[in-house]
Amino acid sequence: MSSSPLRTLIPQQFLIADNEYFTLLALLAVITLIGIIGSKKNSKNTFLLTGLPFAGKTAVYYMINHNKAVETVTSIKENETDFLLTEGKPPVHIVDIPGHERLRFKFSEFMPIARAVVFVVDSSTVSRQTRLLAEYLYDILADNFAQNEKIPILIACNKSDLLTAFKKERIQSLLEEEINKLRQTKTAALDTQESEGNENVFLGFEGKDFSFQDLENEVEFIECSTENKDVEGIKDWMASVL
Ligand SMILES: Nc1nc2c(ncn2[C@@H]2O[C@H](COP(=O)(O)OP(=O)(O)O)[C@@H](O)[C@H]2O)c(=O)[nH]1
Ligand SMILES: [Mg+2]
Repeated sequence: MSSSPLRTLIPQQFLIADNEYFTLLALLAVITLIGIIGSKKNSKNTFLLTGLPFAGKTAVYYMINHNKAVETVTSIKENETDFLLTEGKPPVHIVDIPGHERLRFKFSEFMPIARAVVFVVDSSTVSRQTRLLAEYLYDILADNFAQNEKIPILIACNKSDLLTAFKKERIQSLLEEEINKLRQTKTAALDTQESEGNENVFLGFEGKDFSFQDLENEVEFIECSTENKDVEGIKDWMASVL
């Protein structure tokens, strides 16, 4: 054993061989690294509000952080804010992403920092918008970050106050049927080499009809209404995935 100045200060019974120091150091480095990676992952506190135009994203955005209804206008830029979700816990960040077709893909810019996604649906127009909804949802679910980090997704079936609103179970099965069809089209495109980007991600199990349950992401459906100030379900879910 070499006698470094440090070693002369350490009592004899605590001295260990050099290779054991290396093992200890390597172990410490690994533990620190795991700690850093772990804390980074857990420190993600951004929630993305997505959905088609007119779903009620901006209404939900204001209702959950100010508990108030506001006159909303069609947004071309995202709204962002920090707010206190749970008393005594650090604030969370929320981004309201415009749903216009040309701006919709903005969600992917925010995906790397996303803790979870809240996909707002207008429950009263689902039957007319099933295809568009399924396409947007497909893009979110097939996103690299959504896949690799198994980002949880809440489907907030908004406008439940309206008589024409579908129940969440009906919305879920309509979306599953439509994503199933979309998946067939995309697989066919893949076979003829026409696809690009995330389209080569297959959602669910091959040879089985599409079901949200088959995804590794947690996908939950709830009903809500900003009109009735009923957004507690969204807040509770957000707190549960933090
Ligand atoms: N009846 C009803 N209307 C709603 C509800 N939430 C939003 N709206 C209305 O739906 C329209 C679109 O809302 P907005 O938040 O701008 O949708 P965004 O385009 O998704 O941001 C507005 O006229 C809102 O007043 C709701 O829970 N019930
Ligand atoms: Mg809006």
